[in-house]
Amino acid sequence: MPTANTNYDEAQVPSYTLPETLLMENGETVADAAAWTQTRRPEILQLFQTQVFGEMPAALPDMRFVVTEEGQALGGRARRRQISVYFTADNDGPSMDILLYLPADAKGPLPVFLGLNFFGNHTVLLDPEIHLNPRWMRAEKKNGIVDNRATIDSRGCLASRWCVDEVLARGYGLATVYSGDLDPDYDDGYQNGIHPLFFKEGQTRPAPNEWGTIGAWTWGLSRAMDYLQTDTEVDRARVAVLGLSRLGKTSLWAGACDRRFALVISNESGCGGAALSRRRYGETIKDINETFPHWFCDNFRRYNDAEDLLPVDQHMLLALCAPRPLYVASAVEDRWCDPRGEFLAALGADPVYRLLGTQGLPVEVMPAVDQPVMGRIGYHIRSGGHDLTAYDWAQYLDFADRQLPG
Ligand code: GTR
Repeated sequence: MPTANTNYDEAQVPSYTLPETLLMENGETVADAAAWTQTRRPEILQLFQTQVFGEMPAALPDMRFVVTEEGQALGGRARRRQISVYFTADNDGPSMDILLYLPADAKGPLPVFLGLNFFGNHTVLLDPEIHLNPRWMRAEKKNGIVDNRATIDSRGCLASRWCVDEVLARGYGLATVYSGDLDPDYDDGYQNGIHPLFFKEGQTRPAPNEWGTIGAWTWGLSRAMDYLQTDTEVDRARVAVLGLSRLGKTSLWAGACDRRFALVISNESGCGGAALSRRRYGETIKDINETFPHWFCDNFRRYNDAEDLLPVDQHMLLALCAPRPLYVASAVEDRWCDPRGEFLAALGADPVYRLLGTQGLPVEVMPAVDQPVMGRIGYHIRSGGHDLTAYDWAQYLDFADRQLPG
């Protein structure tokens, strides 16, 4: 939420110098793809792991996938599959549920968009067969949440953000998981999500360089990917990851950490996502760490009001996705997310994309509203406010058609 200190005036953006993406810690310039892949990329990834999002553990050995339901939806146009992912040998232990829709008439392994949702899988489409998520939800009456639990009124309440029919009509599948299955979105000292599964003897919260809630959500995206790799109807080489806002920060971190994601989409991810922190426009590091102390690793608090000390900035997070296709989307009224900062981060990732032999971002100047640009990096700023809309999806589908051909 904006405060009296929030800057929305471009003239008040301080001058800053971005850390150099292509300068290695030994002072040498990255001259070729090998130096990027073997040296610079691991250096940057490690900085994000220890200073921003925290280090994440690997998958657990006893993880199991159980298909719990299959059927048809959308008057026969869609096939639905629901999968429980148990993280341990205990069926009553931590788990998450994947909802997967595939176009009914398409043949062969299909490309899939995967994204976390805010209020349960049952919110993405008015389909009575989707299991109603029984877990804790943020209290939002308009989304049918009563006493922090979903009610039947929350079925389909966020369907406008998922465009299931359009996605399937274009020949893609859609997979989603409730973020709160991994970690409910409030600061409880990391007791009720998956973190305790990984605590060492005597440990009660993650160390300052270990994952927070965004890390837990990201871990869940990789576990969903583990499942998708086993589904013979899914093209494992064509899974795109996307997310809105806090879940867009998450999709970027997932794309950076897990190179199985073939295409990465940030929909208005803002501070800690695609927006450059050094601009201090809209939400700042201090704002985000104070309002959401559980999202990032504790080390990230070092940079409250001290952005220039950060050894990275968010253009480097985007560069970690290179050379895979990357789409960054902003909305003109969403100043809190700093649209210009999101564009400049995409531009800042461009030299890495070019070094790796791709077109990168095809423009140097921020495009006009509702004028998408698409190279290996895509970008648009659309009219309207903070949301994931049919317009956004139309661009992602066009971009995926071009960048993830079958
Ligand atoms: C805001 C937060 C943003 C963004 C947003 C959302 O309150 O300050 O960083 O994540 O929530 O997730 O919708």
